[in-house]
Amino acid sequence: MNQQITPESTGVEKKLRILSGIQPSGTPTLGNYIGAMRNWKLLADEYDCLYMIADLHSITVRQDPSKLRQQSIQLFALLLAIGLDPEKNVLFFQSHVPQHTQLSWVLNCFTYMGEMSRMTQFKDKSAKHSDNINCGLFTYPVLMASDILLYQANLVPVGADQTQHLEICRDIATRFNGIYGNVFTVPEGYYPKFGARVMSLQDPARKMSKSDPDDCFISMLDSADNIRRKIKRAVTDSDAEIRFDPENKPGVSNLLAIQSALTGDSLDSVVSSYEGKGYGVLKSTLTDVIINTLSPIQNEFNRYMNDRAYLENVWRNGADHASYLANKTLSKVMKKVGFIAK
Ligand code: ATP
Ligand code: LTN
Repeated sequence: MNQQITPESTGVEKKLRILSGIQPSGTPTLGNYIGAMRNWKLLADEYDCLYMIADLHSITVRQDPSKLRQQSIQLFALLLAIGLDPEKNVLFFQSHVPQHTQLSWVLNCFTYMGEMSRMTQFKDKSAKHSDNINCGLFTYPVLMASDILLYQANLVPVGADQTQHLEICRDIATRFNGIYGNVFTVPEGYYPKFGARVMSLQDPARKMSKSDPDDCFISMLDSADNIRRKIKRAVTDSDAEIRFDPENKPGVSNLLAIQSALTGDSLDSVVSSYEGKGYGVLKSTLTDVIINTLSPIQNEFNRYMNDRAYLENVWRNGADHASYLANKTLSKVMKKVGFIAK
């Protein structure tokens, strides 16, 4: 990870603040886990962290309400299951904190159509959902900027697919500060060195995504049998050599990268462990690595899902805490743009 910014390196006592989010648009995948969620856990002690379920963002694509509810609760339980301690981290639902949408309106007025239309996620999702190219999908990055800027976050741990959104957030903050003085902290992206872009098992030219067909991804809640089946069917190639070569061997390289990210072993050592061996061995070893990673998380997940009262208590406290922090920034913004105080 790019760790040039640390609380120590700034010489200040106060911990730096982190904010990140994940959409409840499906069950999180191994890509979400490697690219984002597990880093959230690693950062929890060193930073002042807020992690949210980006439910407002998820309706930029049509969602079934009962599925959305179920996925949202499951995702919240998964945040706890990966080890995020609600005493140390603020865990909340974006829709419980109305300041996100309030700031988003203001920032929409400081963002240009041209900037939004260049976003690759907008282009990808418009192509995927050509029957529903809505205004929310277009201004998605402005809401994301609001999420981040409301909390004066210094760092935003995300996968590499979010780089463009982070850049636009920085541009909006800088533009606003340029007009009104120092209102927002300009945040930095925080990307993992390995696994920032886990690819689809069926089409390794595209990122693994939880809203794609089931065979394309490993979900964090997949059973051992499902994991075995999906890895067995993962696309490789017709030459049998195991080497890391994303351009010519994207499927095999993706499997090697996943193993390296999950075990912490370097890519070189993963590759050399397969010398003289075939794709069958690679796939069965990787299957075991994935199952060993996910099964303890799944056990914890089941425990939290059986305690709804506890979950509710955590998300209510999270919303109160987040709202308190968000209000400070929002009031300042309202005043700066010239709205009358109540
Ligand atoms: P959707 O397919 O519904 O758009 P998604 O799977 O892309 O969702 P998000 O909720 O948009 O997931 O992203 C949550 C976090 O996971 C983000 O930080 C994102 O960068 C990261 N992430 C998503 N997919 C991958 C991937 N394939 N590899 C690494 N990181 C990823
Ligand atoms: N767009 C993000 C999810 C997200 C997010 C955020 C991430 C919504 N708001 C704020 C970091 C900070 C994505 O990962 N696809």
